[in-house]
Amino acid sequence: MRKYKINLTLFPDLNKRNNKLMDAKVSIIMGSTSDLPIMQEAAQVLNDLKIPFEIHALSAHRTPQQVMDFARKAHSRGVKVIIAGAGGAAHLPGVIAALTPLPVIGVPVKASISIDGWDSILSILQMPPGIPVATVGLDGARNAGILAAQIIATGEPDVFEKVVAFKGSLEKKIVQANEELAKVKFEYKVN
Ligand code: C2R
Repeated sequence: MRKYKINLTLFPDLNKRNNKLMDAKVSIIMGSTSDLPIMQEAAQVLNDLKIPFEIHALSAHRTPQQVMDFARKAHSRGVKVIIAGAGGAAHLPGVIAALTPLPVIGVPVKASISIDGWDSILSILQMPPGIPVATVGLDGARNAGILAAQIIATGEPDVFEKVVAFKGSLEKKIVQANEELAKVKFEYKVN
């Protein structure tokens, strides 16, 4: 079984924000707190980009009524995007997508109950026509956070600027990588 390292100190600003200084634009939902080590990567991206978000545990299996209440009301609270992560028979993102007009990003989580991760991937990815869930890769919560930021950025110039800067930082990483690769010597390496 995977060893979890939960970093609950990642979000020092969260309590300050929670006193209702601002409304959440992104809602991060997970099927269980056992998904937090993965799902906190989405939270970290949003935190870095200064996008207000909330985090809740909800389960289509264990708390169906609460999922219904949450999904039906999220847009009226100002939430713009929902990120939903779950492992195993992961019905949570699809059920939320069925109940909300908001875009839903699904994160398949390789949980302790997963056979090999495909159970979660396929149950999130293979939605019937009409109820899309934008599915990222297995344990791809970081990408889910980035995608949520990009969706928010389409309507918010300051977030747009931050996303552009973030993309620029990725480019720098590859420039650096190539500088390092240039130093690698082989007899037949010609660059
Ligand atoms: P526990 O660790 O709480 O037993 O949960 C969770 O996302 C987690 O990965 C084990 C796994 O069960 C998943 N779970 C779902 C749903 N609810 C919980 N897939 C759901 O409603 O889809």
